[in-house]
Amino acid sequence: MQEAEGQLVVVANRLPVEPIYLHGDPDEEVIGWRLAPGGLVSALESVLRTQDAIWIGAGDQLPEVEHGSLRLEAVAIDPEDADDYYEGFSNSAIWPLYHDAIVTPSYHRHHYRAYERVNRAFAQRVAEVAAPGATVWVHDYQLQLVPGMLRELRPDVNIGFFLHIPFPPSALFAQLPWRRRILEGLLGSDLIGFHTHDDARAFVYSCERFLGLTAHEGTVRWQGRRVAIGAFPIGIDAEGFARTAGDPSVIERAAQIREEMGNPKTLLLGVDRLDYTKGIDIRLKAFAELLQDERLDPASTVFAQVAVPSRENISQYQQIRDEIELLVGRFNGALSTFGATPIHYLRRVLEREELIALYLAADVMLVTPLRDGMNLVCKEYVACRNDDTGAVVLSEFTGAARELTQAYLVNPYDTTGVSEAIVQAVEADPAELQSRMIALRAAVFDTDAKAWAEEFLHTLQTGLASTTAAVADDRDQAKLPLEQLAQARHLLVCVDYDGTISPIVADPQAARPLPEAVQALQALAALPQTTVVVVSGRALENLREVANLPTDIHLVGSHGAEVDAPLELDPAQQRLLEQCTTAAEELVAAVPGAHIETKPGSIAIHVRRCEPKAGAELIRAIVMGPGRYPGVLGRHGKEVIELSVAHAQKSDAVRALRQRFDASTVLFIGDDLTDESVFADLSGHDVGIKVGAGDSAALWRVEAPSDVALLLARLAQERAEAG
Ligand code: ADQ
Repeated sequence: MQEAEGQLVVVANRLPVEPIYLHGDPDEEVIGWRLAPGGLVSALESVLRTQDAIWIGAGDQLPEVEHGSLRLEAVAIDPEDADDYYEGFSNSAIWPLYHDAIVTPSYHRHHYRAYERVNRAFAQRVAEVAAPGATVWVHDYQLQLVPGMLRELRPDVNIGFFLHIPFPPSALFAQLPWRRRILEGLLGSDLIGFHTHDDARAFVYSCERFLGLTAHEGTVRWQGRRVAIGAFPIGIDAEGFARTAGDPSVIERAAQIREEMGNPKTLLLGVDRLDYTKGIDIRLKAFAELLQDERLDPASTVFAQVAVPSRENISQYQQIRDEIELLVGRFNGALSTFGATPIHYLRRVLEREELIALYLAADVMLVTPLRDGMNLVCKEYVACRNDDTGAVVLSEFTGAARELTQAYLVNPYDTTGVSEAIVQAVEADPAELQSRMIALRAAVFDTDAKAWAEEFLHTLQTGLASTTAAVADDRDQAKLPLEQLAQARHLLVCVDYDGTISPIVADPQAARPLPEAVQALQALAALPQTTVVVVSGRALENLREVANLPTDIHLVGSHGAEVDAPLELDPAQQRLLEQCTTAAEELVAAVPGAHIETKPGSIAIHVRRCEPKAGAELIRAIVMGPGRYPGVLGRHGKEVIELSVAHAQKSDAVRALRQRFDASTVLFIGDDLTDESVFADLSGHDVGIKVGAGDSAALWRVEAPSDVALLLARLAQERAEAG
């Protein structure tokens, strides 16, 4: 037996190894094995190296791989079951069903039975090798029954499950003849993780619908236990990709690739497993249409598509491969000239360096899946763009679209929309591309692979889901007294700007409101006895310029110091502000990435783009320095500290607005610490809603600006109907 403390057992269909061939030639014999780079391995790298860890995967023989204290264990799969388990149930029933049934799933009892037997073999192997009290992390759709089976064999271990693909809506999941067994299998876990909140919610709905469970704050009770359910969006080894992308030989190779493709003005790129979910055909059609319509020039534009052959024994995979190859041939036949071939198609696996060189070479990355749990390719591309150039056209139906909101987001079912987005990306002004890329990089580096694994394991081991991971319960929103708000005599709707109706981006000047939120606010403002105000910490002028909102929405800037009119400081305040600015400038100059924003009554020191430790130290130095000048008020926000000499609080402004419009009820929505003064000040029928994680005096909570937009739209509709 292993030591009881801290053992981690990773369970996945595959072992994290790849063959080493004689002379590095795949046609030669296998002479050994090495740890396969990428994906899960890089996410778990640090844990696997230092902790007592076992990785259990399918295999006949046990490859010898040296990797710190990691031990590999193989589960032998009965050859009679192998195809039915893998190509049958896993990839012909679950995979298509979970990807919106893009191709029709096929359900066969003998496939399911094989799946059950293989899952049992995995569970038994884990039960044999796991130390008492070990943490067992089961991965993906091939092993959904393992948690339940393992729980029966080994109730002492802590079981986590992560699904790497989407979870389908309950109306689709309903098709699965073994739907209850799958849910029960998954519920053997202590924690079930998905890439997005939508997937997590879909799972909860299916548990309610098919097992009659009720969820509360992201957990369900099952057989006397609490099962936590949450969203843990996976990341990549962003630093690793960026490092390789900075290697001079890789940079040189990127230039060479462009040259080999005839030095096009624009190089578009697609990189995928050859799978019908990835929408390779869609981007080919959109691209060909653009050339045919002469919106892109075939002489100077090249589209390179690299596709790794995948699951080639399954007929739908052969079909999509043939379809793609037919399209490439047809389009190239029609659009090529001697010396210029618009589509370069490579069906093969690329070495990591070559792939990164290709990412570096490409001006626009096309990622158009019809459905994808996350999609790592777009994150890899972004991580490689060290000079902040390049663009991503990204399908809304990927998990990544939830984080990479500054990509050119497209509906892959709308070929015209995809074409338009490609043109937009190709023709965009370099400054726009740069500000988008800075925001994309912030998102990719923020939650990297290591952070993802740590967050999941921490939640599993402590039983504490952080608020960001917990599923926001839709019923919490249902409990929101929308009806009451809809019927209020005079409703004052106040919303914060950044992080509330506008997603947080790295460059504050690039923060735009969500069009749906603007629409909803405008609809509210058009209703009688309804006043709409955006209350921001930004200077009024800046808010006006950046948000560009319709005039019937009132604006309040500088945390309430500027209500409709710019602020005027008296001479003493003016002097104090200058002193603060001089002191802060000196401190900021020493910290790369930090910058000062000047506002009419304050300065804000932003550390969002600093190395985290240096940023935290700078904030401390500001608080201890100019922050202590008499008459200066320090205000902490998200990665920002603001020093103000005009001491307005948002609550003062909301109070004044309430009086001015004789409002009977206030709805206030905000995400930042500076919004707390308002939440604390609300009373009676007022409603305060906090956006995102963190302690708050607000009684209600939503997760993201997109939820705010939805909620405001619902309110506008109900209030219009209440008339
Ligand atoms: P996949 O469906 O495999 O993963 P994706 O997330 O894009 O999709 O990962 C593909 C990986 O393969 C990337 O790391 C990419 O670099 C690599 N790759 C692709 N083409 C290649 C080529 N020609 N040569 C070399 N490498 C290539 C599943 C889910 C996703 C989810 C991941 C992780 O379907 O939604 O993001 O798991 O959870």
